[in-house]
Amino acid sequence: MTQSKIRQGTLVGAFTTAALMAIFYVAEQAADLPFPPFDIFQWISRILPGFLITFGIDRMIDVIRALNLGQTDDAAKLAEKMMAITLVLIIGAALGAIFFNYQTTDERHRKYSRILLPGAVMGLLVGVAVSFISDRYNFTSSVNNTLSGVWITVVFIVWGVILNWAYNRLTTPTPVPMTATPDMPEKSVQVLDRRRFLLILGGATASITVIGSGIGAYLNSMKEEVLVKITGANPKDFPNLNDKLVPVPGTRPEYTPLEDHYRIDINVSIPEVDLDTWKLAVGGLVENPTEFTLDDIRNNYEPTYQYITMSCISNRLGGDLISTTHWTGTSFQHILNEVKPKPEAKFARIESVDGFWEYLDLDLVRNDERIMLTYAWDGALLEAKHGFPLRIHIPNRYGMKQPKWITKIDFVEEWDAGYWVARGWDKDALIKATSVIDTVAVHDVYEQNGSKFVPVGGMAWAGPRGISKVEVQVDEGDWAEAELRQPLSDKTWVIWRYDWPFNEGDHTFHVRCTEGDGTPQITSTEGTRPSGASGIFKQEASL
Ligand SMILES: Nc1nc2c(c(=O)[nH]1)N[C@H]1C(S)=C(S)[C@@H](COP(=O)(O)O)O[C@H]1N2
Ligand SMILES: [Mo]
Repeated sequence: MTQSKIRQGTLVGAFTTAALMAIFYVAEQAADLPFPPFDIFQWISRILPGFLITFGIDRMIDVIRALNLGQTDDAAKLAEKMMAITLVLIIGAALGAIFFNYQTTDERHRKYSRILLPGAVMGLLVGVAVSFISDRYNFTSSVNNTLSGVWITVVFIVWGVILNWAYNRLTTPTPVPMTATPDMPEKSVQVLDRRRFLLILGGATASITVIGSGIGAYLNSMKEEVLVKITGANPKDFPNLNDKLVPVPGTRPEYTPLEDHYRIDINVSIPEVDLDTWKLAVGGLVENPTEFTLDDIRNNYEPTYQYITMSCISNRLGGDLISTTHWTGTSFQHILNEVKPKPEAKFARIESVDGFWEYLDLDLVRNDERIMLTYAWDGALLEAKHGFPLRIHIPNRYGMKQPKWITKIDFVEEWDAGYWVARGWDKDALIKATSVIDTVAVHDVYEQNGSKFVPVGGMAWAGPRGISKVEVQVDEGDWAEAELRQPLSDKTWVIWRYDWPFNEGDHTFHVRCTEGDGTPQITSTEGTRPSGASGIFKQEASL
């Protein structure tokens, strides 16, 4: 009895939870209400210990690469969504099992079950708990938190009531005098009846799930983010248009199309900031605490325009978590002059909508006018996923030091670990020089002066430290210098090419680079954690 109860409870819990999520999804897409499974995932990913999160992310990237699932960031976000939904499904199934198992058959208590009270109470408790999680970890919904809480709680109460109703239906013998016959005794009729009920319930919940997901997906596909162009920025006025070096076919685009720019952050749903209420609050140890609107920042200070290559510290050698675009903002020094940090202020603590934070050394800000509060990319205000309305650029650091969706900057005396630093990553996160072969263009072989050449191409990058030399080695041969294309700026990757007079066969190509000041790149192979990947990139090709 108990076993079959648990089995039935698991089934009913899973069925009803799937339908529940579909309903949340439709409400999210139609009315901008929260989608609790993602909020729960965002909560869990913030409270789990850092090593577990990093381990999880590493294995996820392993799988994405092993199965060739496309762009790492897109595949990772999809995987996170699937994990979130699976997790909630498992919790729902477990709650169903627990509920079925602990319902008592004692007649005095059964009367409560008959009026569906235990289910309603369980739904209420779960709903309230989930509402609290959503309240803190949803950064996407525009509906006020009380209303969202009521909505979530009501839906969960309905879910609990249905669970309870299903329990009653499956455990109370239905009167079946008409159908029981000598060859079909009452007991088998009851079993058949239960099976039929489970089938009907399964069919109904599956229909809700499928139709709900369809409607949600359709509504989602109707949405389109409008890019708000800004004046003054001319991203496509590339400064190196006249450079004679033609990148080898198959080399990554020198300027990443905006839609292809990598995205990495701790959120499953993209945080949505409402400009009507958003302000940048700058305070702490300052003479003049100030709140800035986006217009203040855009209109009151000289804008700066910079082509920037940014990389995630988790980018593996040759990985796709690195991109180049055109950034517009204003120097952080302007803000410093406005708020006037007190002498004891040593760091800026930068905080974001999503609970992300980082520390920035004020001496660094004073000595580097390129540190920039950024509001536009590629000539338009930031897209939501890239940190609308405000993010920061800090040269020479990996992405993890550079918050998006900034809401608050506090000047403080003491340094502390930022979000990823607290989870075991490098506290400085300085960019490592790396070079990568994008292509050995075996289909673009050409002949010149009696020799056959294969063009080899890729990029090298050392952040704002620049690249002075790129060299290619084929098999065990000598390192030969590649040609460099003038980069978009002194902060972007450098596109290079090397035309090798080849002999037929299988070959191994290696690449290495030298920084602007002559420092050779690190050649020893290191993984991404804790300080970023390094090593000599290798590619095989048959000619
Ligand atoms: N608020 C916030 N800012 C953030 C993050 C985040 O999770 N939350 N992730 C950081 C990391 S790890 C990287 S690599 C960059 C990526 O910026 P992008 O997604 O616009 O490419 O954002 C950084 N800023
Ligand atoms: Mo990152």
